[in-house]
Amino acid sequence: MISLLVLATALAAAPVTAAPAEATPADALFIDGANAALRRVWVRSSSADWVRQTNITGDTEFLAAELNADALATLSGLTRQSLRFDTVRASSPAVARQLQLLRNPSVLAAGLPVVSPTDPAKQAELAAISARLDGMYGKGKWCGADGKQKCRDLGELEEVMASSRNWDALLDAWAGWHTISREMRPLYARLVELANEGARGLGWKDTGELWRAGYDMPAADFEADTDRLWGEVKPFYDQLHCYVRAELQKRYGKERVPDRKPIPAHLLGNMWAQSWDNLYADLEPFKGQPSQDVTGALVAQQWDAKRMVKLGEGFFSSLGFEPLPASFWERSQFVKPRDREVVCHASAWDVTFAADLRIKMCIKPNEEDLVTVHHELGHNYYQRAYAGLPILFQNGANDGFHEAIGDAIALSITPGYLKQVGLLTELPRDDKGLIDVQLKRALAKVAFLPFAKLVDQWRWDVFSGKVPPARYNQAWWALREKYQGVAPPVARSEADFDPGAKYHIPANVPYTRYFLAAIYQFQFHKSLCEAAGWKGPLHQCSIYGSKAAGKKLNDMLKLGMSKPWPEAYAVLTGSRKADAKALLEYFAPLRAWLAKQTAGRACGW
Ligand code: X8Z
Ligand code: ZN
Repeated sequence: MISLLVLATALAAAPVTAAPAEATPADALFIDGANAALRRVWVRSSSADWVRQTNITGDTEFLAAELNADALATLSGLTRQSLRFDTVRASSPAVARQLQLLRNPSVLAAGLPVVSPTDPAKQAELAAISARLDGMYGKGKWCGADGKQKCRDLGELEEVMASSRNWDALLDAWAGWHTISREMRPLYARLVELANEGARGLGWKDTGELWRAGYDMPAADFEADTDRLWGEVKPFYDQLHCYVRAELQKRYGKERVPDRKPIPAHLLGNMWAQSWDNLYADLEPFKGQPSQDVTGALVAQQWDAKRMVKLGEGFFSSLGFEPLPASFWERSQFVKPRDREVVCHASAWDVTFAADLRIKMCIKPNEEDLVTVHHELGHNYYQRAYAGLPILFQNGANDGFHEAIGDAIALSITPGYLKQVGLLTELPRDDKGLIDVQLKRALAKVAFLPFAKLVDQWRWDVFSGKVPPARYNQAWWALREKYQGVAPPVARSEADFDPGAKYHIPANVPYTRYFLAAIYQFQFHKSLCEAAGWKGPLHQCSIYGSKAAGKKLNDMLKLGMSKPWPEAYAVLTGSRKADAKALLEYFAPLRAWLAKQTAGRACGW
């Protein structure tokens, strides 16, 4: 670590004046040094993070925090030094791009999406708080109001949310999980202070602006663009909300699920009401169609975790991607270990930035996890496609791309594909069956959109100071009502810290990426289907087996972050701009059906 700082200091002292023609220009030399320095600290910090997340103890938290603090210090040192090239015309476009990326460390692959304060004590504090918060979430358990019931972890409580239809059991699981984050509040407030101090030191208004500036356009334009995308899909969401609320009224009664009011947040089949597909069996419009119960088939056929991952790998292989390396199968965590605490929240890694691919999951045999396997593998194949680039380019064109790849592939998990792999026995019979299939998908994908938008809406307001710690919870629920139309099922107060009950808040992972991905993936899917020569309706397309689609995808993946994202977008889609047209086209049959169902009803909240 010390040697790196010495290296960085030496680089800082190097003259910026014109060098002799053959000599490497100073800016290129600086970038080479930066790549080498970052590789060294990031390989260490991500190795330590892997060990911590797969075995949470005081010691692994300590080591990960130490190495993360080193990485933060190195990165913020390099960022500050890069500023001296501001006034110099870069010696090549690649160097110019890497200098630009260094200015905003939140876009880079490894470590925390924050700028660290310059004071080493504060760097250490920030890294320690981050590891602590992540550990609190990972270890969270609910042992009943008296603390004497059998303790349940998030996985067990999520099972209740997914499968129970009993108001009180749902409420107990929901409220129980939301107790685990209460103690995070002061730590989180301190994290915000420290991260903002770092961001301001580099001239950003706050960490929220730093995050919004990571999209090859001014931060304000990015914010306006996400609002535009939300505006394109909101009418569709409102229809879905209207239909689902009416169905829930039938089950729980109008007193509990009133007209024109937000839906109680514990009734939607998911701890955060972020996707509603677990309600599908209840909401299925046309009964008597062939079963779409993939979870049932996985359980009945006794699929284990490895077989689910193999199925995902097989999809990518069918597109022409090389199989995953042997080390992937040796090093990944597929199931929850019984003998230690781990971070179960799914993630995909290239620990050494050299195609050392792994996923870390606690896979259960259900459809949601089968889709998540594809999501995570999308990250891994992306990482491998750009692993040969300088480490500063080793990331998605923007973070929404990274989240969209596996999901775009999973859109090809059609009933036809599922039948082919033995997870469904019969295809939907007619237009009614099609509406069933579409509703199931919309409950996963469209229900998610407002949640994906609001998480960072909250964080941006927190980072800017508009929402102070004393109003954290109130502001969270105001946004959840405004965007999602859901309400807490029991009274909340500022003794609660409900945002902390969602992984990405304590883990400090930006969330707008999932909103972008939820839109991008349909545009990607449409372009891949075109490459595969598909001529039918978009919702029936599966690119399984298409080498042409695989090549087109890989052409974009291998760019990593080396080009501004609109260029990468155009490589795959022909367009430099995202929009929701492909999503709306995909769901056209369902939208028409929902419009009829909800006509004349009291929608909205
Ligand atoms: O966090 C994830 C992935 C890891 S990048 C499992 N997702 C978001 C979430 O769980 O909230 C995927 C969908 C949205
Ligand atoms: Zn992801």
